[in-house]
Amino acid sequence: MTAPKFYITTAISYPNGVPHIGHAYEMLATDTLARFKRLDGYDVFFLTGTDEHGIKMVQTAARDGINARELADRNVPRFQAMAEALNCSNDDFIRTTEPRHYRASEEIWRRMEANGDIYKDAYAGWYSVRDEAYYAESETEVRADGLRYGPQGTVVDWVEEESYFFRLSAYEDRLLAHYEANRDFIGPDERRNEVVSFVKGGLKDLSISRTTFDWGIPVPSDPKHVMYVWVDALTNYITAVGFPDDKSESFQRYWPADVHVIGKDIVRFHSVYWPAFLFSAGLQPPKRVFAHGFLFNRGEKMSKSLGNVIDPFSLIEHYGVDPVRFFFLREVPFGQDGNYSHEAIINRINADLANDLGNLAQRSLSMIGKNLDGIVPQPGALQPADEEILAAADGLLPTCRTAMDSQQIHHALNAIWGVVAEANRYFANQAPWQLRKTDPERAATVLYVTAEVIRQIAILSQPVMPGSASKLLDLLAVPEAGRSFASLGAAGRLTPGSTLPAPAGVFPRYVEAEEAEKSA
Ligand code: ME8
Repeated sequence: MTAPKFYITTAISYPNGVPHIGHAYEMLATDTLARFKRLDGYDVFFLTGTDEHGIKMVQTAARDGINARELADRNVPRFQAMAEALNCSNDDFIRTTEPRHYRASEEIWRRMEANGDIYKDAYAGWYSVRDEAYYAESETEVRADGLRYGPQGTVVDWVEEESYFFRLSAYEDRLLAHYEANRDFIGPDERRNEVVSFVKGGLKDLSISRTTFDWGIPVPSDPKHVMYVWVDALTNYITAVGFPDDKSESFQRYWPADVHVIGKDIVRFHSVYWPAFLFSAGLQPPKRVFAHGFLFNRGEKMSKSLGNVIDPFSLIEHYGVDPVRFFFLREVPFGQDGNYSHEAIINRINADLANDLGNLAQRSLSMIGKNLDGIVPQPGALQPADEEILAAADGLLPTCRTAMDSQQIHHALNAIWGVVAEANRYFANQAPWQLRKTDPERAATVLYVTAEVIRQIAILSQPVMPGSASKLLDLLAVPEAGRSFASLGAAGRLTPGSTLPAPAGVFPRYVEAEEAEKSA
């Protein structure tokens, strides 16, 4: 039987600057969702990349005295390096300047044209370069500084030029019917409601080409026009799976995407324009669009004492990649805005990782090491307390699945760390260090049960903290083949008699530089 497929994407980033923490956040969260599905037996295709056309790129490059292609070539490697530094498991990295993407964009244009949805006219209206978005005048406002701003708080300019239009207005009913029939198409619900009321408010046809600059994909029938950057950008999601060859095995297998993970500022493009383009081209819309919130840096102390830790590379270097991944996903409910600060990060590292999981693993595994020669003991008859904690660990998978299938990553982590807390209580109540003297057999059972619970927590932590979780599984001598979700629960219980390596700390405490100096 072939594995079911799961196609997941991030937005593709504008390489008009170096990557920031928002880019890192989206990537690490999407990677976690991708890894979860892989471990759960899916054939996953995980795509990320860069969105290299558009006026924003042209303007930023001009300020630096270079052209847009040079700007892209300079910054794209930083995005690729960030994916690597974050330990992302993306299967492809698409650049919209690649020939394969030109072919796909030309073809989707031709199909929309063949369907009668493209016509030439003149555009006169507001445009935000920062958002690369057209706005109706009613969505804009003039502020005290005399400038006009769009709904995302960016400046808009008046634009007048010959342009091709897409008959977006013709898709109003079909889009509304699609939202109604597919309640999960847009998440979270708040974003869905925004989109529904936007579309109900009436859709205007969309300007989809520009003539005042040439940094873009030429319109096939009229190359003095370049495509509006969002037409080509959205098309990346089908380019990467083989479009225009829509009969290809890869396209047939992976399209439609299971989820596009994006930030809340670009929901309209993904859940209004994109499905309309696809309907027009005779292709299926993605199954779901999920918008995460925005991150804000509230910790003044962080930037003062540590320099620019907003830079994802310095964050990773300073705290370690797994703690950074864990922090954002545990701290910020996925879908809502969030804050980060040095204090909040070290609190999570020291409380959840070093104390709760790290100490439990360290204490129980050291006891197996010292008292049982590092050999996983044969458990005796289980008592209700043992059965209870095992049942809690065995019950995690369905809870995590439900959470991850709706991108509620924090719910999954909440459930896992609930069991970590329970396991700590169990360990403290059973006190195997005392039992060792009075009832060694019972002590061995408690150590077995604790190690077994840690095994399951480690397996389930792999999507969030791939490196640390695999170290923990090494300490439990769990073979590579026993690390997928198929080995969770009773199916994969720790093997009594197996020999464990010498225990080592996996989750070090974060010690402030000043404290470290004092104690040195
Ligand atoms: O929007 N916190 O690119 P982009 C969280 N090229 N997420 C943030 C963020 C923040 N502070 N700032 C940005 C684009 N993001 C287009 C996408 S997709 C076909 C084209 C998120 O580089 C943002 O919401 O401006 C988006 O999902 C992603 O980072 C890339 O943003």
